[in-house]
Amino acid sequence: MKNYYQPEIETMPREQIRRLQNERLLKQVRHVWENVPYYRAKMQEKGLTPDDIKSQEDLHKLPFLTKADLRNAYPYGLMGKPLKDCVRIQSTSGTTGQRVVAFYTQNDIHIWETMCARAIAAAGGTNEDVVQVSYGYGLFTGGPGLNGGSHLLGSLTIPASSGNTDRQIMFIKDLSATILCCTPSYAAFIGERMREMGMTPDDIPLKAGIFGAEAWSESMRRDIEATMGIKAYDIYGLTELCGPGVSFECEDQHGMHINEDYFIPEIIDPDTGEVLPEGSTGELVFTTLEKEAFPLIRYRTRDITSLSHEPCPCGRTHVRMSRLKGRTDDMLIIRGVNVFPSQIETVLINQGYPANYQIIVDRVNNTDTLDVRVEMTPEMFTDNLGVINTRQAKLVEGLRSMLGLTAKVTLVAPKSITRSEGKAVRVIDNRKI
Ligand code: DLL
Repeated sequence: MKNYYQPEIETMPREQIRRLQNERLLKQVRHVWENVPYYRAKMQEKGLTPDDIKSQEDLHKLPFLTKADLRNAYPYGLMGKPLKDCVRIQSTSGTTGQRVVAFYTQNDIHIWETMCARAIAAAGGTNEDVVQVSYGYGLFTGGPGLNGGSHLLGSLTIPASSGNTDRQIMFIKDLSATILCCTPSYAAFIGERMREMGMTPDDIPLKAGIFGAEAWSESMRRDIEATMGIKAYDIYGLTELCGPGVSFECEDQHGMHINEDYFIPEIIDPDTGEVLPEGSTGELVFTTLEKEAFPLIRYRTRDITSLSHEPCPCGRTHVRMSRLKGRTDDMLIIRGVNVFPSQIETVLINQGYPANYQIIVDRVNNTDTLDVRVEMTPEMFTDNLGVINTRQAKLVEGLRSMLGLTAKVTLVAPKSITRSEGKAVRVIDNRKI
């Protein structure tokens, strides 16, 4: 089924998208030059004026913006509009350093919600649907963004927010929710609770889920789909750019379409800053095209992915980004070895474990330690120490061949690792470095 929110934009021919982007880019660069002294100074440092940017071919000349710039300019230094024209702020939890505070004009909110409406439509949503939004509401963008998108689409919206899992299940059932929006780890938790309550997919009317805000694997997707009897769609975004909806999956599920009428994405080598050719894996960089209050030029997300212009069977022409491969700042350096949590997760999943684990890093006698706590499924659970030891040793071996490091693995009882109602916390780094 092909379901678009704005077919004329979502399936716009490529040359037309490029023309639109060029027009908008020139306007956005001028807007920033005139209204954001911080970025103007960065351009001047490179000897650039807006006249040097004639199309996106010139984009590479412009300086990057990084998280450090956001920190330096906190809180008002990157604003493109006076506060009196702004109607909202949203913010991140600040788990990886300084909290990000983003500003929105009414028009910025409308564009953001439009992107969320496209995402819900891509998951099959229409005004016949009941959309339960179980992302957190408040400063986090997940709840407000999907809530607004669902309204634009005309769907009946349940602003459930996260938490109170039994009530979530009651709402899904009693109010006949057909689309669930939350983090993938919370979806897995809701599914687990449903199973405990003896419910099967036939007991609930859900048909789709829109899950994002954190990394999740293909096997986690399959588990959630089976438990809830739904098709699960990935959605990506970040507060700096608006929130959820920057890109989203369609029914084809081969990457997420980036809303190219609002953003120009680039992939760069995170070490050199060089723009990489299509298909390469690297750091995702965004230039906003229509943002008024918080415009960002060449913003380095730290997210690692690749882009593809391969035509998509869904008919959307906007470029697709692959499932995130990690973040440049997710990388742990343990005894000098680069380790991504996603590599550890792959080993666990390959050996049949669920994605309930915790990575604890510490430094003891000047040496880094890596402990991985892995939950067993109820079927695996046993008090036979011999069996547990064998399983642990197999995981240690799997991790050694993946990472080239020896980890300590502890298998723990089902449900002993705390579940998350928002983004899961999988890494605890206790090193005081
Ligand atoms: O997480 C916005 C969002 C809300 C996206 C709801 C999707 C759904 P932040 O809290 O600013 O914003 O975190 C942004 O989360 O740079 C990625 O590293 C990560 N992230 C977001 N979506 C995905 C995803 C929201 N689908 C940061 N897969 C981003 C993997 C994701 N990581």
